[in-house]
Amino acid sequence: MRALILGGTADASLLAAEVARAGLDAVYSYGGRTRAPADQPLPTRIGGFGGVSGLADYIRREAITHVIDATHPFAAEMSRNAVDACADTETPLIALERAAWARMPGDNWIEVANVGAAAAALPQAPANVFLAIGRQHIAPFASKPQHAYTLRFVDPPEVPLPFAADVIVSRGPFTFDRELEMLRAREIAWMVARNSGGDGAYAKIEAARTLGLPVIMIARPALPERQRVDSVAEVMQWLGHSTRLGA
Ligand code: 3Y8
Ligand code: NAP
Repeated sequence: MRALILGGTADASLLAAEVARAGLDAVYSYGGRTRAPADQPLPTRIGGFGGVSGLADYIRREAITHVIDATHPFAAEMSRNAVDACADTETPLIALERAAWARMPGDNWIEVANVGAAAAALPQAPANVFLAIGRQHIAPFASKPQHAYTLRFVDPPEVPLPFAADVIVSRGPFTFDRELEMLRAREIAWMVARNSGGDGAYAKIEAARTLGLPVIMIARPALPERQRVDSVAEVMQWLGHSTRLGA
């Protein structure tokens, strides 16, 4: 057995720790989006494979017998490539996918399908807006330059931004108190978020609820059907190694 973990999330790190503890033969893969990704207790590769064919070649060359897609729900291209490459190479694939956040009493959400619709959903009147959607997909907000934007990136921006904005550089996970303090200090009136699920980014949603802030919530992209679980234990069972309870 030799597993490939498509990682890059907190859940993938938890899985890597369990796989290493079980002494399984596995490789952890980052896409190479950040300058200094967290170290993993497994042999690690960084960067794209080169599309579906590149991933299929990697699977064959490295004698991978199991692929776990533990990427982020918005890492749609990677997930789609994994489905196709595993079909081409007849390699078992499972996705470790956290549940989407559900709207709770007190949440003031405007649910939209994509980042373009999120920009369209912002008001015309100038406001203080927090964009908690990273760096890669902020261009549509250049259509509403009247707002005072706060962005949050993992690394400092390397290219000029498509609109004036203040950038917080922080990789998370984030805490409720810090999120509340930041939203109040910046007098944020609107938040834009993606429905990432998981705990690592949820604190801002709770802080918005506390402050009664409207949150424009971007729905997840559609993904092809594949076996999905939402716990590390289920992945370990799938790999043929039930986790030792409490170990
Ligand atoms: C490179 C690995 C850990 C993992 C931390 C989780 C939690 C914090 C929430 C906000 C939202 C956002 C962003 C976010 C979260 C965790 C987790 C999660 C959102 C790292 C990581 C990599 C990335 C890539 C990065 C994206 C960006 C997205 C920032 C490591 C830290 C906004 C997603 O600058 C860039 O190019 C950043 C790109 C993809 C989305 C985007 O499009 O900009 N994640 N995030 C992975 C790789 O190279 O393969 O550097 O160690 C992982 C984490 N990001 O150790 O606890 O949910 O797992 N990451 C979103 O919309 O939710 C932050 O600010 O509130
Ligand atoms: P994406 O748009 O779905 O993927 C674009 C391309 O990046 C893929 O086709 C692949 O290139 C490469 N890639 C992505 N993830 C990879 C991985 N784990 N290992 C090797 N190559 C990878 O991906 P993304 O949304 O930019 O996410 C990139 C990474 O950040 C992923 O590891 C993801 O888990 C992590 N992350 C993303 C988000 C988010 O909001 N998207 C949030 C938290 C963490 P090739 O086609 O060349 O193989």
